[in-house]
Amino acid sequence: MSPAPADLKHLYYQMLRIRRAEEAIARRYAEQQMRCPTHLCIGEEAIAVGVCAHLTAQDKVFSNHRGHGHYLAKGGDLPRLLAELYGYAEGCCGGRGGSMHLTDLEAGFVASTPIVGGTVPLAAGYAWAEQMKKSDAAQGSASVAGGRMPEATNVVVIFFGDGCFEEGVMHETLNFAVLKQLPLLFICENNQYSVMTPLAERQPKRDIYKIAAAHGLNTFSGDGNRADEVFQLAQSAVTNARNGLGPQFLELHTHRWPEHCGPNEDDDLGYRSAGELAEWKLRCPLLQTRQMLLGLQLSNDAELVQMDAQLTEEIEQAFAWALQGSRPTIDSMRQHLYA
Ligand SMILES: Cc1ncc(C[n+]2csc(CCOP(=O)(O)OP(=O)(O)O)c2C)c(N)n1
Ligand SMILES: [Mg+2]
Repeated sequence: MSPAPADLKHLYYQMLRIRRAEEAIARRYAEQQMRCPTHLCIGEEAIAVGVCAHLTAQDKVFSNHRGHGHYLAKGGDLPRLLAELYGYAEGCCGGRGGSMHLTDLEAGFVASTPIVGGTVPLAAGYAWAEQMKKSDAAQGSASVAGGRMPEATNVVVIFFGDGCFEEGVMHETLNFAVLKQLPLLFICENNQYSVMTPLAERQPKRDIYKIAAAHGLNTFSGDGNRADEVFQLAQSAVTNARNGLGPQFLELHTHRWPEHCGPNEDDDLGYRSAGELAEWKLRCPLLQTRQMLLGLQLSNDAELVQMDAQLTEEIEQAFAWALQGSRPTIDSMRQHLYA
C-alpha cells in the first residue's frame, strides 16, 4: 500500500532530520573535536526511514559503519549520538565507540560495528532468539486451557551495503536464515560503491537480489531514493517476516553524496564517472518526497520551512547538550570487558 498522507509527511520529517543532523556533523567536524572516522549517509536517507517506519520498539535493528541514519530512524537518542562522536562518557556507547559503534537498546537499535559484515550473523543470532522465544511462548500458552495465541513475532533488520554482499559471512548467514526461517530482514543499500571501487569492477553484471533469491528467500528490489517505494516494499517484507514467512531480502538502489569517510565531497577525485553524482543529486530522496507532498497538496512551503527551522533548533540544542559532556574516566576503562 502506498503511504497514507500522514505517513508520507512522517517519512519526509524523518529524512530531513537525518539530513540536517548529518550536515551539522559535517560542519562541526572541521573543528577537530570529533576525532572518530565518520561515514555520512547523505543521499541515502529514504532507505532507513522507509524500513524503520514499519518497526515497533520491540523490533531490533543492526547496522554497519554508515549507521547514523539507521540509528535515528529507529528512534535512537540524538544528543547521545552526538556525545558519542565527541568521545564523551554521556555518549550512547559511553564514548568508547565513536560513530561506528552505536547502540540504543531502549530504542531497539542493538549495534553497529565497522567490520564490514560483522553485524550480519549477529542479527541472525538475535532473530533466532526471537523465534525461540515465540515458540516457547506458544508451547506455554498451548498447555493452558483456552490459552491465547502468542504475540506476533518481533522482527530483526540488518542494514548493509553492496560491498558487504561480497563477504562470505553474508552468504553463510543467508543460508542459515533460510534454513531456520528466521524473522530477519536483509536490507542491502546498493550505493554502487565500496569505498572508491564501483560495482562493475568488483562483480559480474547481475542483480544482487537475484543472487540472494538463489538462497531460497523472498526478495524485493526497488528505488532506494523514493521513500514511498521503500515504504511500500518494506511493508510487504516486514508483514511477511512477522507472519512466519521467514527471512526477506530488499535490494535498494541509492547513492552516497559525500566522500566514503569524512565530511567533505570528493567528486574531484574522478572515481565516479562525469555527471554521475550530479544526476543522483537530482534524484534526491528529500526533493522527490517534497515534490509529492506539495503536488498532492499534503503540505505547503510555509509548513515545510517551519519543520526545517524546528529541526535545526532541535539539532543545535542536541549539540549544546553533547558539548557539555565529560571524558570517560580511567577507572571505567576495564568495564564492559569480557576477557
Ligand atoms: C572486513 C572489512 N573489510 C574491509 C573494511 C574496510 N571498509 C570499510 S567500509 C568499506 C566499504 C563497504 O562498502 P559497502 O558495504 O558497499 O558500504 P558503503 O560504504 O558503500 O555504505 C570497506 C571495504 C572493513 N571495515 N572491514
Ligand atoms: Mg556501497
